[in-house]
Amino acid sequence: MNYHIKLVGLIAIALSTSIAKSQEKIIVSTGNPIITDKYTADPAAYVYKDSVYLYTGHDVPKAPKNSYEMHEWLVYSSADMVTWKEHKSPLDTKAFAWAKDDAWASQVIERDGKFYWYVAITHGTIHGKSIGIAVSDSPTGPFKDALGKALITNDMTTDVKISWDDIDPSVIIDDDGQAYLFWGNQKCRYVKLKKNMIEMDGPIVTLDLKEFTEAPWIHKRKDWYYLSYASQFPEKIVYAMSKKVTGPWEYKGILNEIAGNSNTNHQAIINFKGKDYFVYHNGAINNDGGSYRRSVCIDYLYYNKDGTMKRVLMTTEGIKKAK
Ligand code: FUB
Repeated sequence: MNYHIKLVGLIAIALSTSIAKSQEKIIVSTGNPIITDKYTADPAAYVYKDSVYLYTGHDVPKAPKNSYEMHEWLVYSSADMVTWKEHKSPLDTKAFAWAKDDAWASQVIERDGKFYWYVAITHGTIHGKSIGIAVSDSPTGPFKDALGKALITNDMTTDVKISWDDIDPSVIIDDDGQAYLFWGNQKCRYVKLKKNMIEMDGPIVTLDLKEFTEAPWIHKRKDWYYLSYASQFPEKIVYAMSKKVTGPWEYKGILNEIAGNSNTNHQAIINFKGKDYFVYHNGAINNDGGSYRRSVCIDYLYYNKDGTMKRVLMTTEGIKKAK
């Protein structure tokens, strides 16, 4: 890319970043990555009524070459998964008075008309990453701290010695109404949540998953539970299946190969208007996209008759309008 084009691209990114703070906008995606004016990462998608809500982290354009710089989360909504409305960022790290910074991976789920946003964030006084919860009456916010403190802190999981093992929350409400929070790096854990969605309702359980790195995503289809996660490094997405949300989990192999030039590979899996989708990130926009300047992509996901998932085909063209 010549210098002039690169400069224009960087100016556009810088401008759109500042403009987006103050206004909503419509994005018509022309393929993957679906958003090209901002670096978006760690997608979590949620189907509510007739729309998909896409929650992402935001890699800043000037992120250092070998570390994350993320201060806010973003939200987009769509009725067809091609035309997206970018909403004003409804949540940043300052919403959590007890936290320091780092808007890492997150997931939103609705219960009884309230939307709970579970986020990974660096704790202000307890060394390491932690999991906090924000709540809102609307999927697009405004969100506020639901608990006034972290739900999970690094000192609750001392068998893993790194400071970033309490990250990447994923939540499910089982058919009997019991909610579970999954999370982890190096070791995957889960804990039952009370009906209020902001308190633990039992002990933290550690799972034994083959080559687990991070990014668990829990979902259910028909009578199977699926636990997909990032494995090894650079990361591939692999998955396990079970007849119960608590396991035992049977390893089923690779779901998505290394996502191009991003060493992380963080997924969300949804069904919308009759089709299944795999939402992930790579580093494919601009000359400087990569592991710390990532971009969300969406491709189709297909299940086999026996419930196993076919390996995802990552494409440039992406998906067509959902009808
Ligand atoms: O975005 C920061 C971290 O990178 C996430 O928490 C991980 O899943 C990886 O994508």
